[in-house]
Amino acid sequence: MSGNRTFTMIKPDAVESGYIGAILEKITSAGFTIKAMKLTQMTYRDAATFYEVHKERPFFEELVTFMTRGPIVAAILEKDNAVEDFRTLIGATNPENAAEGTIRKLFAKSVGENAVHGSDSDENAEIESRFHFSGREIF
Ligand code: IDP
Ligand code: MG
Repeated sequence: MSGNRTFTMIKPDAVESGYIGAILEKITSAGFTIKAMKLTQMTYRDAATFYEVHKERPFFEELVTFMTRGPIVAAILEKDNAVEDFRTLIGATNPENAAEGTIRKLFAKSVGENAVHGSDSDENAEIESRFHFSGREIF
């Protein structure tokens, strides 16, 4: 996988609120191409593994409980400079600090229930993509 891909999840809060279509519209309008996508639900073990880097943080249990409470949309996105440009498109972790027009400013409820995930490096984009998708699901 090249450095022009990133991985995203539309999180349970945004799926519950009916924002899948609106968020995908923001993503594709910003020039990202969808290379893989599915509606799925993470198990406790999936989410604990995915967010293992945060396991010592005080919000870890809250995060895993939140991320497993309903379906998510997982997707691999392609664009030049994908990781950085997608982090700009989604905005700061806490929607109160997110720039106007960003996905989190528009759709997030709180620092925890913040509508979308975006990989923070090319290396993590690849690890996270492989966590959710097998080779034949990726275009
Ligand atoms: P990021 O998603 O912007 O990269 P991270 O610091 O990697 O932010 O945190 C991962 C996720 O953990 C956040 O997207 C959010 O859902 C959750 N989270 C981060 N900080 C807090 C917090 O203080 N309380 C509750 N949940 C949090
Ligand atoms: Mg992160």
